[in-house]
Amino acid sequence: MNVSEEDALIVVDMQRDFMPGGALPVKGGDEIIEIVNSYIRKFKERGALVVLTRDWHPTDHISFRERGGPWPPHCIQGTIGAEFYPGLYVPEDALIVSKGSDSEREAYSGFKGTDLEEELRRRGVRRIFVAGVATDFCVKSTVLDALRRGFEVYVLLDACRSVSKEGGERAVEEMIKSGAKITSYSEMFGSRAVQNC
Ligand code: VGL
Ligand code: ZN
Repeated sequence: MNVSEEDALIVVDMQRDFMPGGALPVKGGDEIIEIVNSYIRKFKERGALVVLTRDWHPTDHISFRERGGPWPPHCIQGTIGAEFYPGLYVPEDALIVSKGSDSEREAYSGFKGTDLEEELRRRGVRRIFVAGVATDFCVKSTVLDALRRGFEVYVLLDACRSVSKEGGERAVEEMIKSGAKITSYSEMFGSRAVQNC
């Protein structure tokens, strides 16, 4: 596949709290670091924009259990748990998008309450490729929002992990039904991902 300046890679929420040992671990989240890094290198090489989203909550966020939400506190702004996972390749010119910063609003999608759409349009991006965690929450939500906004969207399933297996499968169905396409590293670049950064 011809990756160019009109493409963007969106890496969703590869933060310590979503990895094993974190506050809200996604099983196998750490296993995708290598392939996520390989995608980042390829997209950068070809002049595409690399976007990294991060969950970036205040201490009293509405999604936390003590406020009646479904989650334990996680990704609190400025804490170690909110940092990008060690070993994640964060290019200097990557666009970092923080979401969920409003105490009163949940924001699974990288588009919600952020300037992501504006930035993508300003740079002439038409296709986006999405990787990261969790397939059944923030990846899905970001993908569906991108489709609604008219972008062509590919989900990089070999570089995604879900909170639950069933949730992940349902999310994939829903994304496909909504118009997303699925691809993989070998399909895009014709070779296996290798670690050499
Ligand atoms: C997420 C649960 C709560 C995610 C964020 O990144 O998928 N999941 N906040
Ligand atoms: Zn969150």
